[in-house]
Formats: sequence, C-alpha cells, structure tokens
Amino acid sequence: QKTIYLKDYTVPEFLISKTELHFDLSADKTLVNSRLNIYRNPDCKKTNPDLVLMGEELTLIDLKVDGERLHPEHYTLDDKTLTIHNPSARFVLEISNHINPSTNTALSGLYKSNTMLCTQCEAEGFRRITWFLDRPDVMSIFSVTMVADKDEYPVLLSNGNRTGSPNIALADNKHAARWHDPFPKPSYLFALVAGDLACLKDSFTTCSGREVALEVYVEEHDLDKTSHAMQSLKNAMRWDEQAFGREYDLDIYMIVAVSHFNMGAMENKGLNIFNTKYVLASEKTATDADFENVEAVIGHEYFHNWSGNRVTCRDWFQLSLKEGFTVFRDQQFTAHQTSEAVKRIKDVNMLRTHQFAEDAGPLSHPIRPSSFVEINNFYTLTIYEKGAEVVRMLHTLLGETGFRKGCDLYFERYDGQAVTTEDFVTALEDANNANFEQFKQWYSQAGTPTVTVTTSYNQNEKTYTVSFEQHNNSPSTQADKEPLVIPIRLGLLDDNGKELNLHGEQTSTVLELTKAEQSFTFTDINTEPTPSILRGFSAPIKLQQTLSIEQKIHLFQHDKDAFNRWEAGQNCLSYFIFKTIDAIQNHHKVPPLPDELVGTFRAILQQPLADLAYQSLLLSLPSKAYLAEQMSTIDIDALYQAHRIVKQTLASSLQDLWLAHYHANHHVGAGTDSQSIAQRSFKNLCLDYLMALETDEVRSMCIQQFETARNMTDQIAALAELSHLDTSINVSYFDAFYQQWKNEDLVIDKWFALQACSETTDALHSVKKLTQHPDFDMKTPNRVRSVIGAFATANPLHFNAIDGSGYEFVADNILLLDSINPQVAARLANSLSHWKKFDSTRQQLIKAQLSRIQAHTPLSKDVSEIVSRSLT
Ligand code: BAL
Ligand code: ZN
Repeated sequence: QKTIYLKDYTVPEFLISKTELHFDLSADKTLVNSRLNIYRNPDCKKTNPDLVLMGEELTLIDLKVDGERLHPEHYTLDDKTLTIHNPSARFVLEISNHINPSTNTALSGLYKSNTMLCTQCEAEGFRRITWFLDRPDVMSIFSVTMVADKDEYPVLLSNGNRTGSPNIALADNKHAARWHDPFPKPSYLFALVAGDLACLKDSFTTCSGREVALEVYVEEHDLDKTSHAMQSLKNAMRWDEQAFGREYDLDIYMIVAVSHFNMGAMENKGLNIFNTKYVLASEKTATDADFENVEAVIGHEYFHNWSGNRVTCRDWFQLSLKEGFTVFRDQQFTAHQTSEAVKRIKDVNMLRTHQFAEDAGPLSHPIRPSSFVEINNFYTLTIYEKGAEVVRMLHTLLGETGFRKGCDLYFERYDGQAVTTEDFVTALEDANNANFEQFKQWYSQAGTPTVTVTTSYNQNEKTYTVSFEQHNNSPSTQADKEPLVIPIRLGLLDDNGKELNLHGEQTSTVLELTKAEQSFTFTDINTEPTPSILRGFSAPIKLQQTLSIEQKIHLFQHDKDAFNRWEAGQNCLSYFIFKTIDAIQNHHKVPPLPDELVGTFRAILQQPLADLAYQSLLLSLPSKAYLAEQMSTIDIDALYQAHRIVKQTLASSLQDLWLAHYHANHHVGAGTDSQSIAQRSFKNLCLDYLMALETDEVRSMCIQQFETARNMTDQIAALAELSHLDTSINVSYFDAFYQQWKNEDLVIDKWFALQACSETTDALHSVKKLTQHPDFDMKTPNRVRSVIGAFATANPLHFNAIDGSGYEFVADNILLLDSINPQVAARLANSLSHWKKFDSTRQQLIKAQLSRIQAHTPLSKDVSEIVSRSLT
C-alpha cells in the first residue's frame, strides 16, 4: 500500500493542451484512440526527463510520437504506468488501446449498465479508459468522436456541445457523433454515454438571454418519471443565477440516469451521469423524501458547474473545496425551495448522527486530509457535510453580502484553474478585508470540538455573563489542537419567553470564540434569562450546557429560533430516554415523563398546525442512531427498550390527539404540493406513535393505509410499520408489495431495505435469504446497499447481535463484493469501524472480522485501507 501525502505535492511536469479522443464502441471490446498535445510545464522546477502517464486495465495496440511509431526501447509499460523516455518539450502523442466495458464490474472508467455504455471517471477512472495525466491539475480541451452500432447505440453523448451534423451514418450499420468542450477540464470530468435511450427535452433561457437545450435521458420505460428531474434542473439553474450570479455556459445540459452507479451522481461537464435513484420520480413509485432528494442532487451536480468544474481542485486533498462548498450551495437551494428551518434540522440531524460518529472513530480525518491510500475512501461525510459546515461558518462570519462578494471574487480570480481550499479562504478574505488565518485550522484539525458553557447573573450589576471553554478532543494522532474560531449565535429569553434586546433592536447575536476560554457579558439584563445558545447550529460542535429541565421546556415552548426550539425539545426527550436507559441497566423503576413535557406536546398538538412540516419535527423523537452516537458505550438493547418506552408513553398519553390528527390529515388522493407533503409526513408520524400502542384497531388502520395508498409515501410508511411485526403477519404484505412493484427496480430496493431493517427476531435469517433472491445482484450497487448496506447501517439491533452473526454476515459479503466492486465493498467495511463504541465482547467480535478481512488475499487497496485504519 502506497500512502500519498499532501506535503509531497508538486506541480505536473507536463501539461496537455488538447485531447482528441476517438471511440469505436462495443460492449466487449472498445477501441480508444487518443491524440494528445503535450508540453513541458514551464512552472515545473523538477527535471525528470521522462513523461509518466497513468493507465490501468488497458491493452496497448499502438503508440506514436509526432506521427512516428514509438520503438519499444523508448517507452516502458507496467500495470499502472506508461513511461515515455526523453520526449521533446512539445509533441503529439497518439495512443491506441482496447478496453472491455462488460467485464468492468468496478464501475470505474467505461462500463456497461444494462444495455448502455457509460463512464465514471472521478476520481481516477479516466486512466481505465486510456493512458493520461489523470490528475485534476492537468486541464485540457477535449474533442470526442464516438462511433458505434446505429441500432444498439442510437444515442451517443459526451461533454460540451455537439459539433458537425448529428450522428453521421457510416459503413457496417455504424454511425458517429462528435462533441467539443470549449472549457478546459481535468480528466475526472470526462464522460460519454452510448445507448438506446429515451429523452425528455426542454430548454432554459439564461439571465443573459442565451437559450440552453436541456435533455434528460433514461431507459424507455422510465420516461414517465423524468418531469420532476427536469423541473428541478430549471429551478437550480435559476436559483444559481439569483443567489450566486452564476450563469450556465454551454449550449446544452444533459442528465443521464443509469442503474449501476457507485455514487449518487456525477457532475461531468455538460453531461451529468446519475444513479437512477436521483432522477426518476413519480408519485406512485417515489416517496416525498425521494422527490426532495432528486431536486437536491440535481441542484448539487448543477452547482458544480461553477464550484468544481469552472474552478476545480488542484489535487484530491482539496476535495472539500468543491464538495463542501457545493453541499453548502445545495443546502441553501433546498432551504429556499422548501423551508429553511426544516432543511437545517434535517441536515444537522444527519451531521450529528453520522459525521460526528465518523469523526469520533478510527476513520476520523480533517476536511483537508494530509494523506490517503485510496482517494475513493475519502468521499466521506466529513469532506462533504463537515466541509459544508465550515463554509457555513464563513458565511455566518461574513454575512450574506460579504460571503457573496467573496464567492464572486473566488469565481472570477480562479476561473479555469485548479486551486486549493487555501485559495478559497483567501478570496473570501481579500473581498472583505478579513483575516481567517486562525479560522483555517478547521481545514486541518480532525474531530468534533466540545464547547462547555457556564452562565452567571449579577443581580446588582444587571449583567449576564456567558463563559465558554473549547476542547478539541481529536481522536486522530495530530498534535495540533489549537483553539478554533467558533461562531456562536445566541439569544436570551425572559421568564415570559420574550426575546431580550441584545444590541439595540437585535435579539440574536453572533459571538466569535477564538480562545480556549472566553466570556461575554451582556448589560441591562433585569432578571436572569434563559440562554438560547448555538442558534441555527452555527458551528459543528458538541455543546455542553447545564440547563435545568424547566429551562429546556421553556425553550421548547418559546424559543424564536426554530432550530433551537426543536433542539430544546430533543434535549428534553434525550434526557428522559437516557434516564430510562440508566434505569433499565440498573434494574430501577423507569422514571415518568414530566407532565409539563407531555403538556407541551399536547399544546403543540392542540394549536392550529400552521407549519406542519416543522411541527412534525418538533414532535418527533430523537433517532436511536443519534442517541447511540452520544453514548460512550452503546447498549443497543437498552436503547431500543428505552426509546420504545418513551414513545409508548407519549402515544398513550396523547392517543386521542394522534388519532384525530391522523384522520384529519389522511387524504388518500392528496397531491404533491408542500401542504400535502407536510400533511403526509405529519399523518405518518401520528401513525408511528399510534403503532407503538400495539392495538388491533391501529394495526387495521395501518393495513388499510397500505392497501388503499395511492402514493409511495403512504404505502412505504405503512409497510415500514408492518415490517417490524412478526414475519408470519407481515409476509403477505411484503408479497403483495413485491407483486405490485416487481418491475420497478427502485421500489424493489425499498422492499429489500425494509426487510433488511426489520426488528423481528429472525431478521438476519431473512436477510440471508434475500441475498439468494433472484432479484438480488452483487453487481448492482443500489441492490447491495439496499440489502447488506441497510442491514449493516440501519439495523443496529441485529447487526450487533451478541453472537457476532451480524458482523460475520457483513464481513462475508465484504469479501465477496471486494473482487467485484472494491469501492462499494470499502463503503460497506466502514460499518465495522465503530467497534470502540461497544462492550468488550462485541469489540472482540468486530475486530476478529476486521482481522479476517485484512488477512484475505487478494484484497483491494480500498478495503485494505479501511480495515487497517479501523483496527488502529
Ligand atoms: N463528485 C462526485 C459526486 C458529487 O459529489 O457530486
Ligand atoms: Zn459533489
């Protein structure tokens, strides 16, 4: 295993001004001819006389320099590189090679998905197409000619704009298409697609009045599920013009949906390739959450056109430059399209549950890592989600206008270049005359900082002092634990729940923590207030403050900050769930939920429900996964039991209200407007509480919902409830669902996932059976994720079975998968990295499986890196 270090970065010795590619496409044997205009980089001080190109799994046919066939003594070939000895300062290199898309089960490079051919080049897939300087700081102008059978591959797509006449007829029933991308790009943004595809067409007029053709390509039978994707794309294009002043730059923007895809989607210039999961949506087959995800991912990939493509990364250590920033942009977009508070709560929930867990374990790394073995292992929640939080803090510190000024300068200054996170921060500084020197530590320090708060009120002076202490308990080996810059948004509430004025009319202020210990004093405070700290979750930290339960309930009732109001409710509930866990573990009497908390729930349920989407979140229990992240040692059985007890208490105390609201909001034929979506989510929350009562009446209601549902949201919500009932009861509903949806892959993924997440005692047995199902396929990542992935990440009860059977099953499948698709196998191996959070018996069981995987040969460097790091 070769470790690559950021400190070893050097500029490329050669550059490629022009890349002309010619593909003669066929599934088993594709011929690639490339013609590269190469020159020595004048900025490179190194004097290596040779040109070293990257290439893997390629069969060389021919090699020419300036039109002359290259004699074997002038080059060296191994399984990773092609070295041209002593080339001149400027020359044309022509390479011919073969590749086999149909045996490419790693889904990196050019591969076959059902009947189409498509590519995935990020991060290092282009070298599996032809030899190249496959690194992001080598940006080149690409022209592509594609030749293929007319009937098998009537649609031929690549980056940029079409050139020449469309699809020229050739001999042998073949045809050709030509594409030219005028924007220099790194090879990771190259893409091509060939297939028999249906297309939804539309157009978009940009802010400067240019007409852009929009095309969404799918398999014929999916054409009826593309209109939401198209509308999402148009929304994203308009929003980026308005919010960031970014206009689209080519004549055409294409999205292609493919069934076999390692990631969610890919931002290739002008030709996005998407996992079908993030394109296809119809009310019948997709849930409301799926609809929202489609719009978010379409937005994300579109926003990359500027934050990623026009300005790209110098090297892969800078991945968060484009990903953190683009996630921040897509979060703002979704907030604008839906609800700012609801979006923020969902994002923070995800961050704190999963990214915090990653950052607390052996795979923790800074948002700009300093080393890696396999870059594909760094497409992580830390790079993406924590990266977005860091950008959000810069946004908070600069304010909306200053942040926008900084972004404008960044795009203008670095357009067409491959740059670093440092360059991004510098642009924000320069545009605002700011100094972010200390702030930059967020890029190099791993771990979630803890901030402890204490408060004191001085009655005589009428002052209120809030004191903070920050600790960065980074689990990684870095010595560097300097204080970070932490923006803390804060407000103060009086006893009536009224917000106090802090500065003039302002009731909310941002305190800038820069020291390990720091205090802030507010004056003219007439009585001791209740502090509302870290409003909007203004920094990705763990906040420790000792509020009484009365203060928490006070904030839950009155906080004007929507995020912190929700947070206060979650804190109250978490507090009682943890107390219940403690009682279970110590065989004590379970503590009752205080009347005041139940009363607050009742009051929310009795108010006019004006903002249902938000109120549903206010009334939701913290997830078991989020609670688990906060436990030093996870006691999974006690956690499940306690969670259930608290849910049952709220369900039975407020039974009539849940039931009344269920019926009031259950409209079988409701539409897809935001009110209907909110009503569905609220109604399904009511159902979830009611099902905890375990009565025949509620169960019949749930079955009725399942049987009469006219949309996937209702049908899947009901089936999810039924999935935890005894197998003998739920089997008929799973069978009926399968019969109804067996021709819809994405729906069948849900069918698999619900069974894999079942809490019933024989869940593992069922999951093992599912891997033998005729529809299960190790070569389809979505299927693997819906069965083995879902079991490993969303069924902690059975994955962590005390006999080790869950761990063994997942390890077996990681090994099976590794020879097929190392990227997906490594992703699955992440699930075994959290062993330190468990009791010693489970720790030994998990470590035994990690060691078993580590000892296996052959083993991909993807999986090898994850298991080795996990074992440290
Ligand atoms: N660049 C990989 C997919 C994405 O983050 O958009
Ligand atoms: Zn991205």
